[in-house]
Amino acid sequence: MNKIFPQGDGNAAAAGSKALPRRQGDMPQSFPGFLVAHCGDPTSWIYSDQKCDGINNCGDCSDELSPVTVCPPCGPGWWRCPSTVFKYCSCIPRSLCRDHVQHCSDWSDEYSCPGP
Ligand SMILES: [Ca+2]
Ligand SMILES: [Ca+2]
Repeated sequence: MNKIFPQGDGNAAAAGSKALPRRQGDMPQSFPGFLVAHCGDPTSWIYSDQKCDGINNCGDCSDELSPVTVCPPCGPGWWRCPSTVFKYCSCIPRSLCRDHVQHCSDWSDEYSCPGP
């Protein structure tokens, strides 16, 4: 039986994503196509499980916003805002609400969000 996933489960990809969230250029040809996704910038790519996880992995939020991906609205635990934090895109973790630090360009995380 052929082994499609030599690393086992997705742990290897998750560990790698922490070290280098955004890849440039050489998408590994050994990866099955469904494991990786291109960013809006075609020279950048991410692991598929980095789509719609709330984190700006592509650098231009194309992994969180259209047209590359269509993500569901912010889930529970997230606050929707036009975020100014590079790490996030259209949603921030509610743990960042009411922390006296502006994370939304409209300050809604500090004034509208009810808190974590
Ligand atoms: Ca992401
Ligand atoms: Ca905040």
